Amino acid sequence: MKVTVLVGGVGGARFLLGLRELLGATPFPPHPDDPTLGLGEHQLTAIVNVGDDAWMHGVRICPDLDTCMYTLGGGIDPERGWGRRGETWHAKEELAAYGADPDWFGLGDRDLATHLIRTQMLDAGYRLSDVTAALSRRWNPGVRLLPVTDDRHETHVVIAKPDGDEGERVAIHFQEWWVRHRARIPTFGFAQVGSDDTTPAPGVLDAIADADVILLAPSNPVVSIGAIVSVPGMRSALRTTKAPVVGVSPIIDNRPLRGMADECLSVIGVESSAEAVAAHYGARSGNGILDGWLIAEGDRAQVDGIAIGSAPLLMTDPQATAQMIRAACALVDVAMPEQNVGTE
Ligand code: FO1
Repeated sequence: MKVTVLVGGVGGARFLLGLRELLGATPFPPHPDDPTLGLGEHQLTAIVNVGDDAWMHGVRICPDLDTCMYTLGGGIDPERGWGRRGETWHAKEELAAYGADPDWFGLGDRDLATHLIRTQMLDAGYRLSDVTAALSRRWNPGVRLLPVTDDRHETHVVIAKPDGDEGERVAIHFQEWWVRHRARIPTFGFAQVGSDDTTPAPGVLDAIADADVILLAPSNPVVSIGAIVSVPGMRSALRTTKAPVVGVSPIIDNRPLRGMADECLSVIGVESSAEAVAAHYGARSGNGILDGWLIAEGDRAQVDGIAIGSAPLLMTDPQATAQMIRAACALVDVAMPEQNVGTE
């Protein structure tokens, strides 16, 4: 079975842990001599958001790709959900001592090595998808990690200009809004900034067209899933694939599980409810992208054209997440195995 997932950061990475638990690991990167080596009966592909990506201190940081790679590879800091376990912050402190901006971003020493390798490879002309495959040789994530695009597609945020005149607006990078301001600043919109001819990365459209099922992880509907779908060609690929598309609600009892999905949803005028997010994504039978929508027990949702079901949505461990994924797939009549039958 070929399963393709659209994912953002922390929530998306935990979702992938459950998928790997359920179906077994997919060797990634593929063996240089024989790409079919070790392929079990299931192939797992994650299409990962790149809207959070940023240049800082001269290195390219890719938070969602790194969070997925570290989480699946066992290197993540489990409390933070991002960055490396056992991290130290000497480089960050030294940069701050020089007065180097930004001083509000958590650049860890171990994490810095990843950014240095990536920056060197990008400077040498490799695409982000090549870099991700190279870094994954160390981390062996067991899921194919594809950036949704190799092009710049950063999320920037329109805010009230700090110390500006009434009505004055400025756009800042998502990271500054998220980390420095914690979204606690009057915010008026999001925009994807990058090259004019942004295209899906190699393998992304095939991973959608050839899938047996496509899952939307319970990631931030605006700055993660929304940023992925905003890449030209993605929405039409999702609407035309033969595979059913089923999403998992990131909102439980009208509140996001983590992060600031509610802040992001209110900026675009969408209520923080499972039903409102489903309506925002829309039904494929309409002009949207969903066939099914899994919501938390106790929540309710009714959207024409979308099969709604409920299940426990707390990803407390990979087994719980695996059950959630089985329930989501059942909504669109895709039977998942009871337990991990893939190659480990
Ligand atoms: N999130 C924070 O809240 N504070 C940080 O200082 C921070 C640093 C950081 C460094 C590397 C990395 O890969 C992720 C990092 N994140 C941090 C998370 C990052 O802001 C993500 O974009 C968000 O969590 C949204 O997914």
